Amino acid sequence: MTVLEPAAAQRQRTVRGTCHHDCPDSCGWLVTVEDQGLRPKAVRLRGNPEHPYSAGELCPKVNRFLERVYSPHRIRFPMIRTGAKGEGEFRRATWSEALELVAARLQAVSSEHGAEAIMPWSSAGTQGLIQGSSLDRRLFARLGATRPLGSMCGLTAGAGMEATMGSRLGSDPLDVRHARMVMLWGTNTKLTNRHLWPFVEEARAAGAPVVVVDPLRTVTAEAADWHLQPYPGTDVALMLGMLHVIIRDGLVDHDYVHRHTQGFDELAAHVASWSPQRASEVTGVDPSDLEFIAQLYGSTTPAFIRTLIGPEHREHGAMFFRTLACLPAVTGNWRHLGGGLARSVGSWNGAFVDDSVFDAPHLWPDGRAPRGINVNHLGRALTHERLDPRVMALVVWNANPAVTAPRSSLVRRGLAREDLFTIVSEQFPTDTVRYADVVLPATTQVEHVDVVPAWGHLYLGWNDAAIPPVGEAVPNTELWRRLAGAMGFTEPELFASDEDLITQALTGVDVEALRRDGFVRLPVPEDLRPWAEGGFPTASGRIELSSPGLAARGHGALPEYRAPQEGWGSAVAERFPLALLTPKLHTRFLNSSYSPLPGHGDREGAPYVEIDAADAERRGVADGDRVRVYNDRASLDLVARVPRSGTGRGRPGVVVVPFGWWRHQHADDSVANDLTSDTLADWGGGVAYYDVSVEVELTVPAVSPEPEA
Ligand SMILES: Nc1nc2c(c(=O)[nH]1)N[C@H]1C(S)=C(S)[C@@H](COP(=O)(O)OP(=O)(O)OC[C@H]3O[C@@H](n4cnc5c(=O)[nH]c(N)nc54)[C@H](O)[C@@H]3O)O[C@H]1N2
Ligand SMILES: Nc1nc2c(c(=O)[nH]1)N[C@H]1C(S)=C(S)[C@@H](COP(=O)(O)OP(=O)(O)OC[C@H]3O[C@@H](n4cnc5c(=O)[nH]c(N)nc54)[C@H](O)[C@@H]3O)O[C@H]1N2
Ligand code: SF4
Ligand SMILES: [Mo]
Repeated sequence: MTVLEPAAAQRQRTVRGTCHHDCPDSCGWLVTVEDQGLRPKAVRLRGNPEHPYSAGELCPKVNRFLERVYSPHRIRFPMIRTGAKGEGEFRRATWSEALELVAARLQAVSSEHGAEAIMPWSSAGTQGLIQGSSLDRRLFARLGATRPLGSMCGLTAGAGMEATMGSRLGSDPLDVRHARMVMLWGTNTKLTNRHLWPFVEEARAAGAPVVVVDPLRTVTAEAADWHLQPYPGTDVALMLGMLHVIIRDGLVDHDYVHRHTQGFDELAAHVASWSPQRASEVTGVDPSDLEFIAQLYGSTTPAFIRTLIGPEHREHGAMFFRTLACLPAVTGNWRHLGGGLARSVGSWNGAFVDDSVFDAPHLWPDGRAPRGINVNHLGRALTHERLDPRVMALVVWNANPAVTAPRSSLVRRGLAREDLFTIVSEQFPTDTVRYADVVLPATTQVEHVDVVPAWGHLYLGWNDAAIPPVGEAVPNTELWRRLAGAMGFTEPELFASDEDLITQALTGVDVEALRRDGFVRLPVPEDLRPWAEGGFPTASGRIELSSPGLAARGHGALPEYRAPQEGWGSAVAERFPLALLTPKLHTRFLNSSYSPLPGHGDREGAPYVEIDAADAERRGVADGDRVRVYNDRASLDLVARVPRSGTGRGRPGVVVVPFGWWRHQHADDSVANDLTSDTLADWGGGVAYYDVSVEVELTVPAVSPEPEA
């Protein structure tokens, strides 16, 4: 028997890691581990002060990450359902029992209905290179399962930009510090991308005005010099109005336009009718404000546009990004450091982190691609009776679709199907877990190894496992290896080690430095001006202000404002006159992660709907009243917040329900996404979360007056 000396028992070491969350910041962290006897324990997790971007700071969510790791609510063992679906009652099982059951059921579904009756469904619970998505692609290809297409996040923004530029590559967000004018367009930087804010402030300290364009008065809008507040989804009209002013006032960089764009004359003729007055009628932005900001943008060099994801959650989400990409082209802002357009920089990883090595079309059982279903249509896929084959088995990991997927009440109706076999790999008993037949415990970022490609900066992050898995949790990669073994598969690529997966994918990166320091900058030039000299990979080799490709696909060659079928400016507004926005508004939530944990949801107040004072008064609603927020899809029982006139987040006609709460945190077991639409975006595979119409009414009518005697 070994007797540990007290000193040895207390021995501490520091392990480098990187935050895995679906957040642009991908902060570097340091974990202090105490080798307490035989079970090392993480006793402290803090920001890595050497990280060039996050510089030692994390955020209110991840400052408490170790509480998450050691939470009494963690799922520690495999579990098998004992109660009804949705109740969340399970019994503990061994890994071998759980795996045998899963393998037997997947085999049964496959032979009875065909392997396409199996649907994998995942999001970005971790955006790590290998724990995000790697061996799963090989395993589900080998099975011949339905291929998940599209995404809840990011693809539409990229596809929109690519339609104009032939590429998704834009500016380095950090170069915002060199800008003389900053436009934060549809991004809530101070909340969702908080570590970029100091770089914005750096530009501002050197004299750059900061303009926010957002239908909501967010914390970022409040901190800006200018806030343009268009009606939701009307930005394309605002951009056309700006282009009108820029061209009218001779603020065009004709040399850049001549050398690197096509279709300028058509665009100029097209926007001639988009006077500030006309744009104002659509957007609600004062014509003189529009004119001022357009002139400022057109006459300031360099002017930087920063955008992220929010505006892609729309029926015309790709058109937003396609049109936005015309602004730096016409003004020649791509020439300058501190100019251009910064979106997700995920695409910059492409040349160095090749995740296509995880694709395995050679494993498809009949040599052809299995059917694909857009992930945003999960509710439809689970409930559609004539789908051939119907979805009979669902495998969920890295996601909580019962809360985060659009039209989530339909998703839950599908999950409640008795004949559906659902497997969920999770860390916590989410609303999705409650519907699972088999629950498998997953490790957290401090318990597994990974590499984190960031989408908000150009540093690749390394993540070492600091502690052994809690309970019987396994990394996602290990889950896929175990499942492949249980299914009797033998192809070696299904069993690749974590180490092998990482080396297979990384190319041209200094892996030694990455491991040693915990981060390494992608080997791209410091002076990153990708399009200063043109060279756009479009058919014409130029930025396509007018795009034959889009015209051929029915989207129109020129940027066009179109009202959505639902939401602001739509015909549905006759029945449901209020436009609903359900964005991320909590510093202590990361999508639906954290909301039920102590120190998070309890500090953010109860779920609510914010409604403009005039809209509230018209409905007899006062601050603190209980109201019903409803449309044809669902009805939510919420507390109304009615800010004093002029102090609210939205404008009249716009209501806000923050997203991220779980069902039991709501009064009536509903969640914000029960109201949202699963209409797909124009192209790119995203979904119109934010084009939604609702009505609001008092739940308990005022006491009726005494009948007169
Ligand atoms: N604290 C915190 N941080 C997060 C997250 C979180 O849940 N909590 N989530 C992470 C994830 S997954 C992502 S994708 C990023 C997203 O990062 P962002 O894209 O910055 O955030 P969103 O809230 O999706 O959208 C930004 C803004 O777009 C606005 N918006 C909506 N519709 C329109 C429109 O039509 N026009 C314009 N101009 N603006 C519009 C919304 O009002 C919102 O303020 O944030 C990440 N960071
Ligand atoms: N109404 C509305 N809906 C939205 C949005 C919005 O703004 N408004 N935003 C959309 C966007 S941009 C996004 S990205 C999605 C996010 O949607 P989801 O990806 O579903 O978001 P989370 O709620 O963070 O769920 C991630 C889950 O993964 C689990 N997890 C984390 N790490 C691991 C791991 O290593 N292994 C396994 N097996 N599980 C792990 C976590 O415990 C968590 O429960 O939501 C979308 N939905
Ligand atoms: S959630 Fe975002 S801000 Fe918070 S630590 Fe992780 S990467 Fe940084
Ligand atoms: Mo996202």
